[in-house]
Amino acid sequence: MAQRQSSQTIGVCNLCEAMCGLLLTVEDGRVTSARGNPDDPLSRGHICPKGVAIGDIHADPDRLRRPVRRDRATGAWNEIGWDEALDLVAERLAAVTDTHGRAALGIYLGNPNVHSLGSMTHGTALVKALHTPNTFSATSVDQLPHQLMAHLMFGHQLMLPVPDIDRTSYFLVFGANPMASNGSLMTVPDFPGRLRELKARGGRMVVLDPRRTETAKVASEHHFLRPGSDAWVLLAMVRQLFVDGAAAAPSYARGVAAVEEAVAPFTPELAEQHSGIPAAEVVRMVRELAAADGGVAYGRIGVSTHEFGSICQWAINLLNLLTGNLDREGGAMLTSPAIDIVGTGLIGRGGHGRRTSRVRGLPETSSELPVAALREEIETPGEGQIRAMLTLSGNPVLSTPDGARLDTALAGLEFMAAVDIYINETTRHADVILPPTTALERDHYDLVFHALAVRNTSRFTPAIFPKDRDARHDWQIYRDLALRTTARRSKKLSLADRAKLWARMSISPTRLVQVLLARGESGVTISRLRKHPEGIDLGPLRAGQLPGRLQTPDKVVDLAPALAVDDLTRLAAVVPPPSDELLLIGRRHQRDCNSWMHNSERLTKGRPRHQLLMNPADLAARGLADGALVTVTSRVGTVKVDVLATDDVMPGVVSLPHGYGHGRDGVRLGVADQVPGVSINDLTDPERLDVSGNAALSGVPVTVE
Ligand SMILES: Nc1nc2c(c(=O)[nH]1)N[C@H]1C(S)=C(S)[C@@H](COP(=O)(O)OP(=O)(O)OC[C@H]3O[C@@H](n4cnc5c(=O)[nH]c(N)nc54)[C@H](O)[C@@H]3O)O[C@H]1N2
Ligand SMILES: Nc1nc2c(c(=O)[nH]1)N[C@H]1C(S)=C(S)[C@@H](COP(=O)(O)OP(=O)(O)OC[C@H]3O[C@@H](n4cnc5c(=O)[nH]c(N)nc54)[C@H](O)[C@@H]3O)O[C@H]1N2
Ligand code: SF4
Ligand SMILES: [Mo]
Repeated sequence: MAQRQSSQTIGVCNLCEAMCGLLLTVEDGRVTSARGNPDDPLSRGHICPKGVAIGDIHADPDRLRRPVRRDRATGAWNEIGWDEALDLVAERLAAVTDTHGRAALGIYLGNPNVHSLGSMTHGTALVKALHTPNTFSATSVDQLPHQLMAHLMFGHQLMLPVPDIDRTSYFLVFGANPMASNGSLMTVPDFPGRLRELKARGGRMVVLDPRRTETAKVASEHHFLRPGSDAWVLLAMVRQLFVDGAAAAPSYARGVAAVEEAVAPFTPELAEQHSGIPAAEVVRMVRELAAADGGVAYGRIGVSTHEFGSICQWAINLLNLLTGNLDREGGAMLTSPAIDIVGTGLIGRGGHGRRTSRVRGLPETSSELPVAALREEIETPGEGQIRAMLTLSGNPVLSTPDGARLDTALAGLEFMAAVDIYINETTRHADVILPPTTALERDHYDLVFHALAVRNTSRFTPAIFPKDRDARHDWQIYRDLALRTTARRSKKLSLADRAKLWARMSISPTRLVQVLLARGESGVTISRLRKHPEGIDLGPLRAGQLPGRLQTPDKVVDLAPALAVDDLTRLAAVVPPPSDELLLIGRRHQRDCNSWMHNSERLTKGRPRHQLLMNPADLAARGLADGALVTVTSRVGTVKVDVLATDDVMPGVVSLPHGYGHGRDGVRLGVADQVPGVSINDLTDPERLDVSGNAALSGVPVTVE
């Protein structure tokens, strides 16, 4: 019998923001077991089912390992060599922009970019080099309101205060389900354990959510509220602080009188009318927050993918600021990462409204346009029309509003290229797909999520598997695309700019991490990190960072940004929806990973979880039976899906998971093709937007028959 080679090694999971440390057993070039690493100072041994399945991606026979080219006549995919593939893409992108102008190229960046070191270090540089006004990303179906408010109030789009969950005594949660999502804009591995500790110290977690989620079920208190109504509740809470004389702005803030005036009309009674939460409860909750010895308000995607997402994030910042809980232990705190992506300017401060989209005139934010406008920019003829697309690890056909129509639009492009590891619902339209190595084959340092973590730690994880000789890392693909495309354009870069681009793109991500660590003040070096692959603990979050760390020019927080205050007029004009209307919301499951990983058998087996959740009273009112196949219709589209009766959703609310709806024609996704379910984004509406341009995916009016 042949000797099996087995070894234990420290790895990291990059599938969600929790960035858990792992202990991997590797046999014959495969991961045979994955456990949480108990020595990891941040994740403390935590792992979830996705982390257990991380080896499935590496071993997946469906995954692309070589570039493929689609024959437009037959639809057949054929493997081609790297040089041929890269030259072809560069040639076509250069030709399209030479003929039609820079705007003829559209770029979409998906979520896994922020989970890859190489994408973080080289992705922005590629996008800059390609120099198109038509850049889109998953940000505008996710956290754009957070970033815009951070930019306007604190001076930097990523200066996002994080709940100090390990010390808080009152955790007020709007529209987040960390028991399933493992936390977002709050890197919090082992949320269940940390919550147990919170409660053991006598602390409380209060959750406001239209669904009794996994998080709501373990909360001290849960309140149903009508989807989309959080702005009224949050503003009533801010108002109450003034009524009670409890609003105290820090010395480094201005605009407190403007806030008091702006929120005055938003009474708890109005909040009750819109949300269904009794006025007295709204008042009680904010008084508890204000009285807590370290309390924090936190809102995530349920209040971000909203028609008033920016007002919600503004009001959440105000609650923390005015109760004295910003920059305080147990409150909303700033991290002190070993690599400070904010302070070093590695990521820009952001911006808003410096130009607008061609067709609908929607403002850019941080140089990106709302992805809800992508379809019309491809389909509307005229100067500036997108004729070629480049997608970088994303699946907008399933993840952005009115995905079905985007699907059709992509089919009409002159050319499309994708950097992705799968032929999926989106990349099936590409002429060429360039597949990078996957997480276990590349070095990892988390530039983004250390900056958003509930504890200061630092960790570098070398690649587990060597890269195949004929494989490329994402940063190498980005480098080659940038250099080859700019070289083929008729308008050449100056010699100096070409040298600069070459130098920028040729430094490896790992080398860059080494340089950035040396520039920081933590004392952490790459050699120390290599000696401690479990990670180095830099201690709990530190208070007293403000106003020093503010990125506003005058080191002052603007409590009343005009964009938010002006949007109150739009909010005040909204009337509560008719009571027989159904509002559609999304959901996440612990074993789902946005729109992918549905071809991991161990993650998809078991009870189906694709159904439309509906309150029994709403089913009865329509004469529908539990388990029936129902038709769900919105302004935008119609889907047919199984219904599941549950009083976990409040009456008037239905819920579908996002990232489902595989098995469209021409897609080869292995077992994912057999996963039942439809895409919620065939129902969501690209016309429903927040002022930031973020899509209002939540609270879509639908009928069910
Ligand atoms: N209705 C509704 N829609 C939503 C949401 C919702 O809650 N409700 N959530 C939104 C949110 S928060 C997000 S972040 C977006 C996500 O939206 P997207 O980012 O557009 O989609 P993902 O499903 O994350 O798809 C990522 C793709 O990247 C590929 N991939 C995975 N790993 C790698 C890698 O290492 N390299 C490369 N090159 N490719 C890789 C996979 O093949 C996968 O197809 O969806 C949004 N859409
Ligand atoms: N298992 C798993 N984990 C993930 C992901 C995944 O796909 N699967 N995706 C990752 C990504 S990309 C992200 S951005 C994060 C997101 O992290 P979270 O924001 O924690 O994710 P969700 O579970 O979508 O939680 C949103 C909650 O908002 C509620 N909600 C909907 N509408 C409203 C509303 O109008 N008001 C209020 N108050 N609540 C509302 C929903 O019922 C839901 O419980 O999760 C990350 N983690
Ligand atoms: S919570 Fe799960 S998916 Fe997220 S990093 Fe940890 S193991 Fe990975
Ligand atoms: Mo996300």
